[in-house]
Amino acid sequence: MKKALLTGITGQDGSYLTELLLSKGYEVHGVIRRASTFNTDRIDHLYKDPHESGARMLLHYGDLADASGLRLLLERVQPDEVYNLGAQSHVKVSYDQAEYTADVTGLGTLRLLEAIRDYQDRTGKQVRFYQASSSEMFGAAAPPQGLHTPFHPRSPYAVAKVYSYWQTVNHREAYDMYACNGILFNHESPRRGETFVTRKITRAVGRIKLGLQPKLYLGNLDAKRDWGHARDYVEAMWMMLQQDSPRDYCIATGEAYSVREFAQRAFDLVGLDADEYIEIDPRYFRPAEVDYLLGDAKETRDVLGWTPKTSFEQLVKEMVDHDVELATQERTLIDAGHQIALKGVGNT
Ligand code: NDP
Ligand code: GDR
Repeated sequence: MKKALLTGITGQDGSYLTELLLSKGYEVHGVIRRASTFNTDRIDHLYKDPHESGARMLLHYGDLADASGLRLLLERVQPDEVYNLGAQSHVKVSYDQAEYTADVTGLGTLRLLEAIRDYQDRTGKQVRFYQASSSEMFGAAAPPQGLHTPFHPRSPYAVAKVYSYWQTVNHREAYDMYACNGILFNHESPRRGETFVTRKITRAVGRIKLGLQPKLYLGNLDAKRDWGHARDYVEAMWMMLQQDSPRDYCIATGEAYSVREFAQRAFDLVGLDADEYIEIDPRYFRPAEVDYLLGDAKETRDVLGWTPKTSFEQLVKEMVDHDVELATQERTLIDAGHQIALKGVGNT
């Protein structure tokens, strides 16, 4: 049985990748951060008590800021594949927590790569490594962006990802490691964090439809993104680690839409006019914006044989349907007299 070690298992991508790896017969080891409350909502449906037989998803405390803990995990798990999905992944937050983002999203990758290098040197066992690189690294570069586009990062987050990208390349070249960067363009799903714009929109659409929220406050509606479905994108991550030799890849749909277009489509699906509900709040503007990301994934598609399965229309519909259902449950609880917090999304 192959063993995979994932950082970021509690995130959007971690949950879909875990489902995929379990379906392929892997034993999946996930790194979780200690918190005063449980933070495993996205993977709870996959959890089995490790005391019972057949548990193949096993969780370990760890943190990308803790090198010695990562080294211990390598020894304990002895993985065949490591997927580094953990990060402070919010672009706007990275402006408020620039140093922390550099530490976790940047240096964290180096800590993990060095732990793997050391483990390989001592045991002679090869570990395959996936780095969650991002289209944010292209930043201000003109579209379409692909493997041959120079990086021009526009946030502390993107700068940290560029650092991780080159550390991954350098470990491949210097130490002959099987290490790949997957440069993934935005990918979304009903499991997307609620402070990212697509989910913020679909969550609001559900609540406005059910009379739980009057308005949706957003920032730059003109930003364009190449949005795919996370479930499709984690398949590409896995495929990258199954090839004869390591290299970097770009994963995208090749279609871009503006935030405004995403919102209009989402509101249309429930029969509402987006313009009546959206207000602009400058607090959601970023000090430097990434205006237009459109992926050129042709080379990757040819090499990997990967194509996205979910269209933009299907993605928006799946997210809206999910969040209308969530809002319906919230409405039911409120009508029954329960006090539930309709959590806001602060400055993000
Ligand atoms: P999420 O924000 O949903 O998940 C991030 C994960 O990282 C969570 O499990 C989080 O744990 C974990 N994490 C945060 N800080 C640390 C830390 N100090 N040590 C260990 N783990 C930590 O991100 P996504 O699932 O959307 O993205 C996965 C990866 O892919 C990220 O690296 C992201 O930057 C990158 N990426 C994402 C894209 C997208 O469109 N989704 C596109 C390109 C790249 P916790 O639950 O405890 O907070
Ligand atoms: P992004 O995603 O920055 O592309 O990073 P996000 O959904 O946060 O922003 C996309 C675009 O929408 C604009 N926007 C808003 N964004 C947020 N969050 N909230 C708002 O109210 C709002 N209004 C407009 C933004 O300005 C931006 O232009 C995501 C993350 O998952 C990264 O980790 C990943 O690397 C990249 O995608 C690819």
